[in-house]
Amino acid sequence: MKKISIIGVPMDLGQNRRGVDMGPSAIRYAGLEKRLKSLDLEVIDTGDIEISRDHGQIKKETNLKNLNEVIVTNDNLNNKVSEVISEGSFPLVLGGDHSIAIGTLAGAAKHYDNLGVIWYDAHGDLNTADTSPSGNIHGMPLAVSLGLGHEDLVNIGGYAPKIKPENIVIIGARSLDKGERELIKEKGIKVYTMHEVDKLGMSTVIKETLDYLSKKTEGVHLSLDLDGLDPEDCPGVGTPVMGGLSYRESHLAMEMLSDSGLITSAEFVEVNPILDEKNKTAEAAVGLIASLFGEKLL
Ligand code: HAR
Ligand code: MN
Ligand code: MN
Ligand code: MN
Repeated sequence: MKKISIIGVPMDLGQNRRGVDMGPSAIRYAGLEKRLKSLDLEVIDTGDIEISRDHGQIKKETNLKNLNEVIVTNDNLNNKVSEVISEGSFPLVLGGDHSIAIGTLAGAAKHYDNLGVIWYDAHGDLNTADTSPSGNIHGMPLAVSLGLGHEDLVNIGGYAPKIKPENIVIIGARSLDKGERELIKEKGIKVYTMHEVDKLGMSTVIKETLDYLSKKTEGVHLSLDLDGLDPEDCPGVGTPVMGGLSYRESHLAMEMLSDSGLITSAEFVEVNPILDEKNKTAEAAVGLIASLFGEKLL
């Protein structure tokens, strides 16, 4: 029986708007554990990672906000994710803002020769301190995992880089900063912006993604930022961008990923219950997670 370990990361320090630290609670409240248990899975809720509130020695040379807290928290998460994988369980990480992908990937990537990553997001999260318009670390985790950015972030887990550019697929992008666009071109990262999704349809996008990754990777991590979905379906996010992926399309994507059997770890991030409408975004997250683990309509 497949074993899943839920790991909560109530962290909101990678961006400016408070409230995303309540994301794991909102997702649990929306019935995650019960829903997964009905799928004949062994589910363990390991609780929450400890969030650092220690400013440390504030590093004056950087514009990165809450750098020390983000480093320490991601180091805790790195250890937990790695431990769960060592026990033969599937790490299901609940955010929290997207800066936590730094720790999740640090913990996961050491277990695979070539970890693939599906980055389902309105944003590229490919900024460094030099290109970031905000100093918010949640706009940087994919760059950090490629080995680009502040060295204390890049070296979390004691090794770098975690992933290779050719093993990444970004889906749903519609808000990319100048530096991110340049990096995508320079590294040849595969991106399905909303333009490609509209043109090809989600079914083709996921099929191509799986073809692209399956040949050259061992495991595949799904990093799903709820702001990848349209704010109509998922209003409870800190940085909504109109013109996004629908719940239906995303649901199909999760079902196809489930059928592929290729996904080895996952995280669902950026749920902010304060900005939500009756826990709609957390409920969407639970629906998507259930599909990822094989829930079928019939
Ligand atoms: N690209 C902008 C920045 O770096 C906005 C990032 C918003 N990020 C997220 N993560 N919600 O996807 O600040
Ligand atoms: Mn993101
Ligand atoms: Mn985003
Ligand atoms: Mn966001």
